[in-house]
Amino acid sequence: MMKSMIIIPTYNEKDNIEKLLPYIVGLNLGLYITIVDDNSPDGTGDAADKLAGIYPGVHVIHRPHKAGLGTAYIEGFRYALSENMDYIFEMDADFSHHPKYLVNMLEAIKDADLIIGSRYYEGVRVDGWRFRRLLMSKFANIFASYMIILPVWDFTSGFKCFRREVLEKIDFSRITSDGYAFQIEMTTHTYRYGFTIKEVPIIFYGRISGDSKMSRRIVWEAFWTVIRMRSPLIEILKHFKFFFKDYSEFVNRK
Ligand SMILES: Nc1nc2c(ncn2[C@@H]2O[C@H](COP(=O)(O)OP(=O)(O)OP(=O)(O)O)[C@@H](O)[C@H]2O)c(=O)[nH]1
Ligand SMILES: [Mg+2]
Repeated sequence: MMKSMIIIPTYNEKDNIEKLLPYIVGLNLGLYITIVDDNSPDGTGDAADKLAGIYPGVHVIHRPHKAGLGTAYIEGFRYALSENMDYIFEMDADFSHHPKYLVNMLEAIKDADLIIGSRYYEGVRVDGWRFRRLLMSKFANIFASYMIILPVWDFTSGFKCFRREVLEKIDFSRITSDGYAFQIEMTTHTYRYGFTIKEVPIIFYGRISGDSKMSRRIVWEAFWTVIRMRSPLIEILKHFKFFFKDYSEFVNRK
């Protein structure tokens, strides 16, 4: 029997986790859950401790202050590996990532190394976002897939399932970013180590309750991360070899 753990980073998500945890437990998938809370002022940490007292398999990591999503995940990953988990999920606390998709993702991870719960695979499935935000997210993902040359539609998705081997391979000390950039880094490292990535379509629901932690800084961080992770020139040339080949055939015919 494979062991799976969901890592949920939280900052001011008290109401959300009080609904989310019972929902996940109710799915009866035998999933372990680890919440990484950054001493949320709204008391998410205490609420999480109470839930851990009620539901077996729930663990809470308390950090002294808000230190960013990236380091929260890394701490959660280290814990999951130390607990001998086979499959490790990333998931937001705010119901943007509906737990009903955990079933599909658990099924799909059986023949892939990373599953991405994807908003943009074969279409666009985002509910409740202002058009400007959707446009920015979609554009960022197109930009990332062209610059990094990686056939993935949703780079910035924070709904993922990793096989433990992937997390064992990735050197966390090389991962420096926080926001969407953290997701871009994780996806790119996974791909470059030769692991297989599969996207499972999900409908993404924009946050209904609680406050957003999105900021201009997070968007810029993502932009510079794509520039930093871009494929080297040789990869770009390989990418265009079909174009050159066709062109030379065209020239030779004449
Ligand atoms: N532990 C921890 N969790 C965080 C931090 N920043 C964000 N989170 C959590 O990470 C998840 C994703 O953050 P969100 O604020 O939903 O970011 P988003 O989905 O880009 O934006 P909105 O949903 O519009 O707010 C949520 O569960 C947050 O509570 C942080 O610094 N530390
Ligand atoms: Mg969110």
